[in-house]
Amino acid sequence: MERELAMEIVRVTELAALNSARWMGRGKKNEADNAATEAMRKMFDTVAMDGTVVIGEGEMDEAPMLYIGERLGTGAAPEVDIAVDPLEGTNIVASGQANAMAVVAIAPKGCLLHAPDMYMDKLAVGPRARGKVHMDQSVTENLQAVAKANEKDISDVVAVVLDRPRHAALIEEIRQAGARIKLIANGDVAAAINTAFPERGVDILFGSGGAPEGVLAACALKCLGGDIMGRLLPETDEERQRCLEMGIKDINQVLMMEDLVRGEDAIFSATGVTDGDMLHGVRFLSKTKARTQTIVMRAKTGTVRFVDALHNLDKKVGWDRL
Ligand code: VTB
Ligand code: MG
Ligand code: MG
Repeated sequence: MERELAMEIVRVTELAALNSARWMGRGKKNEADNAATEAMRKMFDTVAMDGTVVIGEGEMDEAPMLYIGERLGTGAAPEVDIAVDPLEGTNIVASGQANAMAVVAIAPKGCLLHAPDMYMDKLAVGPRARGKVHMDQSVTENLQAVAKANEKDISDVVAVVLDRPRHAALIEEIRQAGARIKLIANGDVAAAINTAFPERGVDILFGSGGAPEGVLAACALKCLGGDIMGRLLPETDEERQRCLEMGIKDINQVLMMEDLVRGEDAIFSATGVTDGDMLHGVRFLSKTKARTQTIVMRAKTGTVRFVDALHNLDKKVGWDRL
């Protein structure tokens, strides 16, 4: 993939963020999600690439989602796999809370995990703890390993976990092990990424969330030198069948970084929709000006860029004023 694609993908997440930010706090999560989705589709279709969505929210019958199998781009080379969450945190935007972002990752065709939209159990750490944790170890062993790798006492380690009833036993085990916990309402992509930035105060992500978010986090952590693994959690026979159809032979397998994102050629972009730990949200400065912040990274070089953009809305193609 040409490195210029990184800037194209920035445009995609920027437009999605701009359009969905108009729905902040309006209590309408579907509208916020649709705005992001439509914007992404529109902008993708100007990009010279032959892309296929291999993992994302929504399946074929759930239009207008960017559905799995949907083709994006002009159809010119290169052929790429796309992982997408047009709006990571629809509830966040609807309720006007922190940490929503528009997220896309691309990699050469065949390099991203092809899986249905279902739950995935995840474990993510930053570069210092790469290769030191494993889902086959207990939570306590992983906390001890990350404490050692990050040169901390276990009581200084912070585990980040989605605040869900299904995580009650996990939370209890983390407490028993003596580590601290940051419970988040939503947004485990940003949480996983934050493990790679020591100053952001989280050492390890545990627990289940969306599988698309797992692949997106894997792309980001590959660029950042961190580590992630996951296990799909199909809940019905139909979901199990869909996994098999998508080529996942052993559903219980622990999917390692290389299974989630193969090779060294992934590009990840996320633009803040609402303010978050990692990114500023969209600011509408006047009727015609808006500011966005995006993190864009390439695995090949490991370059991490924060793109601070000032948009002229009256000249912007694809911008939908509400
Ligand atoms: C997860 C998590 C996401 O939504 O998908 C969650 O990975 C949905 O899980 O970051 P629940 O069904 O438990 O709400 C997010 O928090 C936002 O998309
Ligand atoms: Mg979403
Ligand atoms: Mg999401």
